[in-house]
Order: sequence, then C-alpha cells, then structure tokens
Amino acid sequence: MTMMTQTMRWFGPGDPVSLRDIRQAGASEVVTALHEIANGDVWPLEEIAARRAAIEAAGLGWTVVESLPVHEDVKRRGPDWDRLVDAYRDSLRNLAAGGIGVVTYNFMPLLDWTRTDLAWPLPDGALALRFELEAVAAFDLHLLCRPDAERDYAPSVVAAAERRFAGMDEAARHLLERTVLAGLPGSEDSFTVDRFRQAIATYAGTDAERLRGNHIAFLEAVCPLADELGVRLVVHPDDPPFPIFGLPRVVSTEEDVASLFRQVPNASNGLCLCTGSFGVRADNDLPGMVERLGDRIGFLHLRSVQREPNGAFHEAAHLEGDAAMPAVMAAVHDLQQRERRSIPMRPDHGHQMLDDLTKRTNPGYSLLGRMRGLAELRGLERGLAYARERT
Ligand code: DNO
Repeated sequence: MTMMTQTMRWFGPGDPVSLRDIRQAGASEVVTALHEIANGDVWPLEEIAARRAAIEAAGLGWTVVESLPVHEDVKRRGPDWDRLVDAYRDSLRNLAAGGIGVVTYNFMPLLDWTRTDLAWPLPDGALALRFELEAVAAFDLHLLCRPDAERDYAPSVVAAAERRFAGMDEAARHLLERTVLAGLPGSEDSFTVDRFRQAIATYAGTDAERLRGNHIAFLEAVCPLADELGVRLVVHPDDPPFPIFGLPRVVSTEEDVASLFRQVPNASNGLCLCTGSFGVRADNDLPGMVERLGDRIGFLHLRSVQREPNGAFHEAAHLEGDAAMPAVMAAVHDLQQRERRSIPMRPDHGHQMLDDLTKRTNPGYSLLGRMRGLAELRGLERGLAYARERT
C-alpha cells in the first residue's frame, strides 16, 4: 500500500523546534525554505545544498519547499516583472539541481495567512488560533481607516465592530494591530498601519479579474521550465478564502483552482490542498476536491477549522471541527493507490498545549500540538489502509 510521506514544517536553524524533535515526532522529512533570502533574490545552489546537508545529518529528508514566495511586483504585474520572473526561474533550476521536487507558493496580495487571536483558550486550557470577521472590521474601520471600508461589511458587522472597538483599551487595540499585521510564521512581510495603507494603495486597479490574469501570466512563464525540471509548483489556497481589506483573493474555491488547471494545463501546475484554508468555506467539499483534483495535488496540509457564527472560525483538533477528516483521508488513500504515488503531507498548525504553554513558540507551529495532529492523522491513515486491505 502506498502511504503518505509524513513531514513537518521547519523554519530553519532559528526554529525553536529542532530537527531532532521533528524526527522523534515520527516525520521522515521536513518542509522548509531559505527564509533568510529576500523575496525576489535567487536561492543559490550552495545554500540549498548546505541546508540539505544539515537536514540529512539529522536523519531527515527534504523534497518539498514551503515557500518560494512570489514577489508583489509579480502579483500586481509591476515594472520589475521580467527580472523577478527570471529570478524565480533561476531559483527553480537551483532547487531542482538540489533535489527538490515540490515548490509551494501562494498568490495572496500583501498578506499571507491572517488571524485575529493567536492564543484563544479552549475548554481544556490549550490555545488555538482564531479569526473573527468583526475584529478584522474593527481594525479596518477604526485603526486602518481604509476609505470606503464599510462597503465591504454587512451593516450588522459594521455595528458589531464599532461596539467592539469602543470596548477595547489601548493595549487591546495594539495587540489586534500586531496580530493582523505582524506577519504569521512563514509570511514574507510585516507591516505598520501606515505602510500597510500605502501597500494597499499599490493594488488600486488590481481587481480579481486582473489578479487572476497575473497569476496565469506567472504560471505560463514558469511552468514550461518546471515541467522540464520535473518540479511541481503547488499553489496554497487563500487563508481565509475570501477578499480581505479590499484586496482580491482568487485561490479560494474548487472552481478557482480548476480554472487555473484548465488554463495552464502543464503537469507542473499543481495544488497544495490545505483542508484548513479551503475548509473555512462550507461550499468547499473537501473529500470531493481530493477526488476531482487528485492528480494535481502535490502536497497536503491537513488540519481542521471549526466554523462559528458571524464569519468567525477557530482551529480545531485535527480530527475534530468541520473538515470531515476521515472522509478526506479515505479520498487521499484511494488517490494514492490509484496513482501509486505517496503524497507528502504535514499536520498543519496545532494547538499550543502541555509543556509548550510555557515555551516560546511560533503561533500554530509549536511542537506538541502538531505532534498530536500527526499521530492522529497517521493512525487514521493506517486504520483506513488496514480496513481497505481486508475488504
Ligand atoms: C500557514 C501556511 C502558509 C503557507 C503559504 C504558502 O500556516 O500554510 O503560510 O505556507 O501561504 O505560500
């Protein structure tokens, strides 16, 4: 039976989670990036090789990059497009030469993943990441003061945001600002309110249709080379999967990605199926997406969100929440048998729990919560494989 390749994300030598920890959690590979290289610069082969040597010395493998970021000037088709696309292509060449087969990226303008609370207490005392639309609106309307922002929210959300903002003291306002703008682990940028306002202005005129066109132009420029190199580019969906701060988001639904694959059919044009990001929308049928998009899926982020009223959600334990993880896993298992291909997965995010509550951790990326997630997911896969084998 073909089983998933179990990986964990590692943020490099500065990560408080060590390679030894990851190995003891039972992963066979890490997914990582050369985070120290500025977005837009070429990743040198020697540095890729040195990082690989360190990972292998710890008894782990490295075949998936998360992420090789796409520069804002590529997303908004700015003046530096040609140079930046050439640099991306050079990085892909070096990564292929350095033994990498899957490269993750996203096409979200300015912000990568966004949350409004990084330490939301669960009934058992563990801490979860949470997103509240009302908190986003409070920030947008009262701290960012974005022109015409009210138009983007229902009147009930505007009213709730106003009440909420009025009830926040200076410290709470500052914390919300930092939480939304500081940049979560893996994000490329962190902003001040002023810089964020200016950056949003650079997207004036880039609506969803134009952003889609820019995404396709990017793929058309890099996929033929990636095909040749045998590297698969996998797009990570928008998190959350809807427009935010007036910025368009175009990788939020099954149809969004299906249309990307229709328009750029190259084999290297692939998907990082993130059940947490897609799962925020009730209209994304996760097991069906695994079935229908199967051959495009090059990497899996497995986690679950619990949707709440009023556009809020929090991150649930990996087998709880709304993701229907057993059904997703059954579809993944069948896909792997059908295609005789092991798909790399990582337990995405995790609660801050147990000893990690007293440690410095990266939000979402503490060890123990992810280790719990990986253990549950691998058990689910094993159980399913056993049951399938007996029938
Ligand atoms: C969050 C991650 C994202 C992801 C990027 C891919 O936890 O899943 O930051 O790595 O969007 O480019």
